Amino acid sequence: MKSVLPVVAISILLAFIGCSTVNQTDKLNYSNVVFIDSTDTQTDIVRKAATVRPSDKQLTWQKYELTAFFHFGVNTFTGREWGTGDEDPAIFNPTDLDVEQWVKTMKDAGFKLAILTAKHHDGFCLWPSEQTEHSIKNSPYQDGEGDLVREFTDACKKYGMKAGIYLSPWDMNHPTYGDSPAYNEVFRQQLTELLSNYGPIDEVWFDGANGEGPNGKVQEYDFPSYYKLINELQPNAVIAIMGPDVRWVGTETGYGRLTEWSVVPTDGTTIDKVAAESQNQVSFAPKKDLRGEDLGSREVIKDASGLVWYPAETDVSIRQGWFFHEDQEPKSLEKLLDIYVSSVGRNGVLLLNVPPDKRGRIHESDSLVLAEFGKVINEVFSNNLINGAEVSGDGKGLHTLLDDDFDSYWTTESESDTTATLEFTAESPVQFNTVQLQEYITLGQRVESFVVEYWSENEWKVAGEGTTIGYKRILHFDPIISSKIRLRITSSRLNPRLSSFGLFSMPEFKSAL
Ligand code: FUL
Repeated sequence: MKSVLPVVAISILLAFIGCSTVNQTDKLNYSNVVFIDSTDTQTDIVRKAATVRPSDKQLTWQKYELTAFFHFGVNTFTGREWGTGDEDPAIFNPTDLDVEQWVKTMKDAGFKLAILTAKHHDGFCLWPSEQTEHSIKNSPYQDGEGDLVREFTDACKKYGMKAGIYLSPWDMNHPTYGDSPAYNEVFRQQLTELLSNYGPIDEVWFDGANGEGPNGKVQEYDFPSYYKLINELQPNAVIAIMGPDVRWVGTETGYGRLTEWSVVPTDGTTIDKVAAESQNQVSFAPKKDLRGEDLGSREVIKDASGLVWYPAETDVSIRQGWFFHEDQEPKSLEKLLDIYVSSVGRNGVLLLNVPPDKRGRIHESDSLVLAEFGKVINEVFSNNLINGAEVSGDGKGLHTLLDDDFDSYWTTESESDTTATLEFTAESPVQFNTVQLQEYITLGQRVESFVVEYWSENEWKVAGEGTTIGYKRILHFDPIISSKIRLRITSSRLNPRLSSFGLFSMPEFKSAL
């Protein structure tokens, strides 16, 4: 239901990044946005694309990998997916609410950040907002004294979970909705309440779903003013979906693209405008529909006027709906593993929705599968079966591929070496069905294609192949036994840089996509 609106790029200062532990000779300029000049050749454009890097907060967010969504509100009690805005607040009455249970369940399953629907499209606020009567303060919950945003942020602090806020711009209840300046002010006030009173907020999620308000009017959102406010109040928060820092992957299935570039084109904003507004926010519009199959290949960026780091968030619900419904079941462990490989393992961050039920608890069947999921991911990916192998081949920093340190990386001898072959020889044969690769995206995304092969019956056979790697790329296939594995990088925008290489053994599951 999301639409694609202007993208706003973040911090514009051209950062000259110091180099890694390995490569001390890199003298390129890096920033999370780059402009293409009319004199730039195709080679220049590709080279520029390779220097676009995440901002610090985008990089921090990417490393969370697993993030959670809690859809909870009047819809939980009406059984709807979208409310109407004229619900009686009295229906909001969880009988056994335990927000700590929500947060602890996700934390134990390995999730690093959780987002609460503070206000969904119906306009009902889970905190006692001064901007509306359609809120928890007029519900029976704690005799109108309750504040779920408080309970949620307190629970996050207690369990070491980062907190995020979903605030729907679309508000079917508020009388000012559609009266654009007035509602924009109401919305900014709500943001101010949420971002001033509850401690650190690390993600603000603006939904693209949009429709009419109670008067049948459509609102024109003043997004730049919302972004400015967020940057003032919570500068470390990434702004997602209808925002500059994180993009919607384009589906709600949990499956990202096989080719997922975090660097995508923007429209033509001039350097002068950037300079003038560098302390605020600058509007960029993506050149293409963000739901397309290919957002960033050479073909797509070839006539861009600018390029920006805009990584994918892959959202999906553990149940069919976003809100809890008695007659729906959570997804199976196998399905969640497939989703993991197809989201985190395709250069995305997974945003998994787990809707609390009418009691105000995560249902036992959801907790059970989440606990299994967390255990499997932790056990599988903490056991790199190729650890201790001898690494040989092109480039420098070979040993860093197996050292478990994201910040040390392997790269080729010179910037113009864009292909390479690396070989891993284990002391004895290993059985694996999963390969995981990581690019050192702190300095950008570059790899365009790669092949993983294993030595068997006196020849190299293909285990799996792919295009982009990005922060994490996972390939899953039928079990293979071999003691010699090689990685061939067959194309890269500039010298490829890899932080890690691993072989793992996952439980069997059938991939849907
Ligand atoms: C959509 C909304 O319309 C759904 O209700 C849900 O909140 C989902 C995450 O985003 O656009």
